[in-house]
Amino acid sequence: MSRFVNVAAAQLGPIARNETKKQVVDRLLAHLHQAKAMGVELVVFPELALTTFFPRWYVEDKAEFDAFYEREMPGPDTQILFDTAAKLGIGFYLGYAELAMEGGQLHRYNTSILVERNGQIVGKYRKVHLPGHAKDEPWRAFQHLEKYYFEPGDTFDVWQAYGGTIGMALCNDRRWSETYRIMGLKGVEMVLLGYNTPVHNPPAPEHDDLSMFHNHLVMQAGAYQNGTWVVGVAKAGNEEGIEMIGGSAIIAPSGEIVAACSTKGDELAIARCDLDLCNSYKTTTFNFEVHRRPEAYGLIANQRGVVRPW
Ligand code: CDT
Repeated sequence: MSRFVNVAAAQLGPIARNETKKQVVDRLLAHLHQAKAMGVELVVFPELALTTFFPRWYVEDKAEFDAFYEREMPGPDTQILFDTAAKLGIGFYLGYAELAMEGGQLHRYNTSILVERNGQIVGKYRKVHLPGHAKDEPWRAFQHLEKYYFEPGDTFDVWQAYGGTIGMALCNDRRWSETYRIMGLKGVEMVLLGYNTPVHNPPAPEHDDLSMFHNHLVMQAGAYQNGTWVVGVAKAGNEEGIEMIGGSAIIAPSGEIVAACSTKGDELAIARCDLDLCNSYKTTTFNFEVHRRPEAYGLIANQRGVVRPW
């Protein structure tokens, strides 16, 4: 059997701090049109795809950065994405900063949505693993204040869409095996994942030369170990003086990269993904029902840090 979904990893080059949302949305629309011309059904955009990666700067009053967030989705700047998707019959995954009014309080999340080919939102995900730090750390060459600007989401989920079982994650989530396994246990067949990854990580400069290796290592392992497609999409290039990795890739359930971007700019990498390729892994080596031993894994869900048993 074959269940094909034509997918595009819609990498973005840098977004300048003063770029308007309209300018950015025009770049996303160009991706949608080009992808449609190449027979694509699902376009995967990066994390925080509507703005520059603002957590690199500290402001004492978070409200100063409210313009980087979306209060509604679709909203005035983004409605055209949904209208175009519906008109073209092409869907998308989009990462953005979300400002939500819940229980009379404002909450900030690093969010992604999955939109079907009819322009309807079928799923929303709020980033669980927020990297970086919660306070200004002026010793750094630049900040990574996701723990300051966002609250964490509380779960990983999957949705019935595109004729299969589709999951979402965001950037740092891709480094954690739990991300893929939770969705794997829900039968995921394709994980969509946008990222913004600076080449330089101030607390660990010794990792800088390995940033692309680590990017692919974790996504390829997550795909293979859960018998799922993984689509990882960068916002890349030199953004406001900070170099960000590219390396957007579509990864098969075998763990092999089957399509990849080769620039650090706006670029599409396209693959015809057969969701039924997952079966060969899900029913043999990674047949969870037959081979997993959850009785041996209790610590994973119950303990956060290392506790040595002596
Ligand atoms: N956006 C995001 O999650 N970036 C992180 C940077 C980690 S270094 C603080 C990542 O894991 O790629």
